[in-house]
Amino acid sequence: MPKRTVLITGASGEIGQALIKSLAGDELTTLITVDLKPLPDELMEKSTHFVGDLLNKELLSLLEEKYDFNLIFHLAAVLSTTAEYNPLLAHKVNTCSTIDLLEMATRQSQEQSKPVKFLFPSSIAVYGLPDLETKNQFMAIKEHDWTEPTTMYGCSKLYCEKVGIYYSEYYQQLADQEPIRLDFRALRFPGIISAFTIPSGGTSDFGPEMIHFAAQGKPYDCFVRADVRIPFMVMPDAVRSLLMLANAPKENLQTRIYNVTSFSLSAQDFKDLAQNSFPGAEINFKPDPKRQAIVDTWPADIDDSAARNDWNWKPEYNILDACQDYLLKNISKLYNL
Ligand code: AKB
Repeated sequence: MPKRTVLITGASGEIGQALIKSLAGDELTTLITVDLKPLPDELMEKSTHFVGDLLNKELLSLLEEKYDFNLIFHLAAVLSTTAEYNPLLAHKVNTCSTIDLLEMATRQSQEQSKPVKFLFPSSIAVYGLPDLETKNQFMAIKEHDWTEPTTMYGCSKLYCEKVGIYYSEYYQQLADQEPIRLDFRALRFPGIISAFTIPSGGTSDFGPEMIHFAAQGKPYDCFVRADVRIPFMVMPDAVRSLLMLANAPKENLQTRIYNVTSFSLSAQDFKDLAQNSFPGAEINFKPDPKRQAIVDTWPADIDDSAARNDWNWKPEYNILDACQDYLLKNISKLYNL
């Protein structure tokens, strides 16, 4: 097997850290990582890490000169809640850095005479259901339904999906000769729950926050109503889905954008789960009407049958396994319970 050079942006974030752990053991992979922050100590040895801003053109030029990337996981993003406080920054980080990387990957595809694979985590935030009645009526929604985002984060993810397709299928479409283009693939992730890290800046954070607070014996005020339901998956499945899509033969892919999910839970389900697992956990519902309004536009469930059909996607963890075999075991270790 030939060696490959893999770039992970947003590497110090939740998905980035988990992806590094999963790729680091592979002898055929040279791992290059970038983030505004350093990696945690235990990951320092696992990659060549650059601390810096992707919007800094000098940093990108340096990476482009130094390495020939075969696979890029572009994870860096400003998440949905933070993006609402600073939409212009979110636009720059989420879309401008993506365009710059797509341009770099295009040049490298042409230099290497083969498509660089570009894996992009999109989100259920690209959906926008107009009201609760519609949300309750359309339960598991498909990739082309209701793509009417109401957040800057959702808008930027949807735009990046579109330009990813553009760079893969239509870039230099008027040139005399068909150019070699990159190979863009995106996953629309639900809320992601990690046993090892706590999310920040997202609006699906109420689920994982509730469990981590309960495990630490800290009271938690949940910022959405008890009946709010959105889809979730645990981190090992999120990383597995990224790697599965990266490895899927191109001829099997009917689309470049795939929903993936594991289970849907309401905020009340999370409370029950947290209190059953950590008796005495103090959880109160104190909905913040504005963050609540964002989650109300996100679907209660998504249909991931395209991923199941095209590249055999299937989550390893259903809700029971997720709790027993992954979350509770590891969270208890994390907090020395
Ligand atoms: C967020 O809440 O912003 C993210 C997401 C659902 O993409 N976790």
